[in-house]
Amino acid sequence: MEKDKAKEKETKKLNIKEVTTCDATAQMLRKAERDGVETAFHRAADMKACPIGADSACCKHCAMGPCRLISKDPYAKVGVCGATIDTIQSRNFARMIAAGAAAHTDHGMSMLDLFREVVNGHIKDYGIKDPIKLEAVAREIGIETEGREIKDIALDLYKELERTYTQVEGEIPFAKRVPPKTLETWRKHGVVPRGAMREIMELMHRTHMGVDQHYENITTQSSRTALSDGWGGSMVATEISDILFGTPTPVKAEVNMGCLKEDQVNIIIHGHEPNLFESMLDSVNDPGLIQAAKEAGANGINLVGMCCSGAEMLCRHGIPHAGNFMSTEAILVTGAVDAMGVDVQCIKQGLAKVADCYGTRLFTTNPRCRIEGVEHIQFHEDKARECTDAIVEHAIIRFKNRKTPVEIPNIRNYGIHGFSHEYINYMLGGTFRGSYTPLNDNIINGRIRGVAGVVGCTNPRVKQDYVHVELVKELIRNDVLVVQTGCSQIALAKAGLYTPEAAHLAGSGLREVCETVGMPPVLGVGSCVDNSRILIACSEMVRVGGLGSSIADLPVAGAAPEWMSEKAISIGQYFVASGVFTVFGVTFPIVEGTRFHQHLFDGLESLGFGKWGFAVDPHEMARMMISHIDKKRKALGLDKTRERVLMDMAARQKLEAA
Ligand code: NFS
Ligand code: SF4
Repeated sequence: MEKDKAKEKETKKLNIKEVTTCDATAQMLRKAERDGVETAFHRAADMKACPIGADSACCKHCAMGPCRLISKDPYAKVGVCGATIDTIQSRNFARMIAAGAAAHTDHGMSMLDLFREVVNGHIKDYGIKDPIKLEAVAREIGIETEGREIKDIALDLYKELERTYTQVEGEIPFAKRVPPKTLETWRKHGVVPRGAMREIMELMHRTHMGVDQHYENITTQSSRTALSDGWGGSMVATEISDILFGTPTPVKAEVNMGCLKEDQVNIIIHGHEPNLFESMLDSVNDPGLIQAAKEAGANGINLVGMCCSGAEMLCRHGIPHAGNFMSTEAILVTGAVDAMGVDVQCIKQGLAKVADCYGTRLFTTNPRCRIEGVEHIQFHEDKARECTDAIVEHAIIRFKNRKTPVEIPNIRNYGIHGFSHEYINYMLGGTFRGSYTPLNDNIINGRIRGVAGVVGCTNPRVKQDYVHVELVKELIRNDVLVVQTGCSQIALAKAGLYTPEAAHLAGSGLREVCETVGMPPVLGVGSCVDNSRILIACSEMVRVGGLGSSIADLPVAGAAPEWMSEKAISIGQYFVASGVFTVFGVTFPIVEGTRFHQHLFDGLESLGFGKWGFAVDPHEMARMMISHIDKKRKALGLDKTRERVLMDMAARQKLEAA
């Protein structure tokens, strides 16, 4: 019996074609199988997702349980305390939001800590790269800038933004950026965030056993917490990172595993905090370390990024990006990675074993994220180079002693990245009249049907990159301009959609706009915290006018087609609470047909918010998003202009004949 099981496990082969459309990852999965190495793809195939957990129909919030409500009729049973299915799943959903919001806001707070220490002169390895942005952000939240020293403005900005996290009463500073009518809706429903710490704390309290037991009331606090992420912690992370490290402008860069170099010392930084990566950029350019690499027989030091800090460096500096979340183990299979340094978030524990198999030196660097059996070199911002230099030194030694044969997939894709919300101004408006007016005009005249944000993770429960790529292709084919962040951006970059030439895949209206401006039909704006750029872009579209008076009026939609993390749920909820129809793929942690389900997928919209949607198939997802965009166009009276643009000769003749 046991033997049979072992045999079954042995013979269970991954159908690689079914799990990824990324050719480089597929090649490495084949090699991993030859080498007897296991990845998350294999583990996912081996471990069926728990059906009760997938529906969020279980609760372990107290020791009278855990309770699980499995039944055809979800209302047939309640937990020991009497909690209904709606209470249980809304509490679980809320706690995902609390965790996701905590991740983003803790990251944002680290950036703000760094900013304070830089301004105070305690940290000298970093400086203020974009003082113009510093002043602009300060002015926006009511700080006097005229005739003042940068340092004084910066100190005030720090004090003001700290409220995003610590404020006990009142509204977070970036509430000032929210379109008035959207803010009015928030105030009416009591969801304007005070400070992120307070909101997360209250949400954890309310979802404790025996506290909030009304799914609508829980959802209200979920929205408030999520908004403290999107318009709070994440937005601060983005703005402060721009101020410290520079605001992205379009840059040509290379993605995919082919950016590893066999004859060089390869170092990957994977995680979410740009400060570690920025310091590593200095380290790999250090003449002494380059010399050491040469002495070890290498032709240089090659630095590449992965996941979200990779996406930030791709957008800010054009640093090559090797792949998204589901490729982080696979890339180690190349044998070419001499060192990988990680900080926080989306770091699979499985990396440790794969790194071990290939002799790659894996290092954790952040006190928040240690992995059993992995060497830790703490990153201190006041002596940043100590950590990153040490990683480079270890990488050089590993290069010298490379034992495993190297196989690097020969795949590189070029594209243009780095479209900050500020840059969208100049791109469409020209340097001298930078504004969102041309974008709005093109939406009003129907060349652009609407705007979609396609973001988020990859997940081994669906074919890697497939849903992202198919969805985005379908959207642009229908003249929907797509903006992207995070792992989704990398999926499309690998598919070649980040080139201006990819405009030929767009519908005629969008294509015309892209060709006039010379931009790709898909705009990458950075990491997951940079989803805040999409919120700011939405606010600008409302402010410029012609597209309604709140974010909920805009012909826009969002999607995370291959999501996996709690952070993604927080992002989804803040987009929904901001007024955006947001569609998730893979699975939705909820029992269909329950009152809570109805509230998220419908009820919230009737209160003036956006709403959630769910579809696994990318074409169905696109259909839902486009029909929402069309519904908004119709409400704005723009359905007519759109028809005119799309009608070809045959259609027009048909109309005349009728
Ligand atoms: Ni976002 Fe970035 Fe990627 Fe998902 Fe993870 S790296 S913060 S959570 S997997 S997009
Ligand atoms: Fe069960 Fe209620 Fe305890 Fe949850 S809180 S485990 S539903 S008794």
